[in-house]
Amino acid sequence: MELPVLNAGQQEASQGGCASHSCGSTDDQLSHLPEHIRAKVHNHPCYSEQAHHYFARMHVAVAPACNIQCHYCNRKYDCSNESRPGVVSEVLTPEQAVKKVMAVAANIPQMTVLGIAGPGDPLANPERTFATFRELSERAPDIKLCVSTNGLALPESVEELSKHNIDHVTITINCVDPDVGAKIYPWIFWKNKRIMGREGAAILIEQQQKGLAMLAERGILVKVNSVMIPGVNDEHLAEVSRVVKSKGAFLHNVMPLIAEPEHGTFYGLMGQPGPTHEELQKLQDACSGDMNMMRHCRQCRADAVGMLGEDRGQEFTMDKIEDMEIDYEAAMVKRAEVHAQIARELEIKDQARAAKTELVAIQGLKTDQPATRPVLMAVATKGGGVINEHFGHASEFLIYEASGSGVRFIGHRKTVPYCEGGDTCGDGESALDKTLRELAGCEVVLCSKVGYEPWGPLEAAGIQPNGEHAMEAIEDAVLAVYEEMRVAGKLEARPVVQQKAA
Ligand code: CLF
Ligand code: SF4
Repeated sequence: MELPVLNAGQQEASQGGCASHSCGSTDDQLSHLPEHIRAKVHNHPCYSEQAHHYFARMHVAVAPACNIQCHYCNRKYDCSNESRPGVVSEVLTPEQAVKKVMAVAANIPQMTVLGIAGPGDPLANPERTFATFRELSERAPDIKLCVSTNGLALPESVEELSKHNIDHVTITINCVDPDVGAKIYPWIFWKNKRIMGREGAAILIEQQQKGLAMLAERGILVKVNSVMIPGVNDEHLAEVSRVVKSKGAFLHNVMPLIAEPEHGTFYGLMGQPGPTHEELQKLQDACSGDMNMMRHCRQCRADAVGMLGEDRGQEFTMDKIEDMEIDYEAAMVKRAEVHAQIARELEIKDQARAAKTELVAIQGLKTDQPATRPVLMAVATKGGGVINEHFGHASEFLIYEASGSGVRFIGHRKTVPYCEGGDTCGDGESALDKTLRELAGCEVVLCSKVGYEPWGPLEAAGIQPNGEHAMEAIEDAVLAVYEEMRVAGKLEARPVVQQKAA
């Protein structure tokens, strides 16, 4: 079947139109950005925390080869329950990839970004990667094109990247010091030779930094991903953050190492631990002084499809796509409608937030409330920025911190849905026990509903279940609960240290 091309009218609606973002989106994370940058990120679920509640991404796995080896990667391992970078179920040709993107665009109208992120390195497979981008930039100009690379082949690819309307490039930079690099990269493949250890790491670092500066010069947004490896680069990543910011990176995403023996990776087999939630947050906070930090990354598979917290890849395998009968014209009309609806919702939300900020500013002048301690709350959501997931169906919880200065998103914690987990999750631990462990440190869990059974164990673990804010906007609900806690005297004030002049 001849694939369609999205027309200009659809493009405008798909980009959210003037109503939503050119007139002043107040996504807190983005409000300080110039308008032309906000236009690039407002519907990119990775580059905007707000956008990830509304918009979806997909990856096409067209790039099987890699030109380096990382100690945390083993692309041979595949499992449909597995979710980590480098893992895919089927490698596609560029033609298959284009077909898949058009089918997903027709079925998931929220999908706004196509990324190529593996399973190897996209720029180590330039023909396949650029053939896919070339075709899609013509057929689906309303879809943002995104690429994620280790950076080794980046400088020689920048010219080609800038030709294809690719506004978003992620470089995984785990170090700027070759001695640290030698502990992460056993080898790189460079100019037809395998180069080992420190020497290879030094070349990789130089290429990454050069590529980053070249992209920044051309106005292409660069996100830097770093894998936090305790004892290897954890103390080094604040320096990485500072360096990449100075070279023009837009966003820094510090992700936890995933290393299990069954993955067959060097780190997995060596028992290298990943960071705890607290260690990760502490490092992200330490980096955030200098840098916009991404905290909502889900460490997607290289063939992921859907909202960031979900993976609908199994609905879009090539054999299923071949059997689909798609009315592309109707689907594209639906796509435009959905995007316009999201734009309206965001505009209403922006206006409500602006009004509330004004009210708080006025009240703040009149009241002199004592300082209150921060509280972590877990939220069950299916997207849309509202509390709309049953406790027992949640496979992940978003974590927010409420404090006297407002609400901030901290990250997410994955679990096994309580209602589907059976007695155990395979490792002897019950689904509820796993959730309780993952929610450690949280004092409230907000969900659309919570059953009688988990209520007691949650309370016993010091986590108050709360189903009273179903379908409310997440941040409003978190603030409301925080206020209830304050009124109930549950937020004992921290001692205020008076600074005296020397
Ligand atoms: Fe994919 Fe990466 Fe583009 Fe996003 S993912 S290529 S920037 S469209 Fe996003 Fe997935 Fe994290 Fe990557 S959540 S792993 S940061
Ligand atoms: Fe694996 Fe990516 Fe590292 Fe290559 S760059 S070894 S694909 S994680």
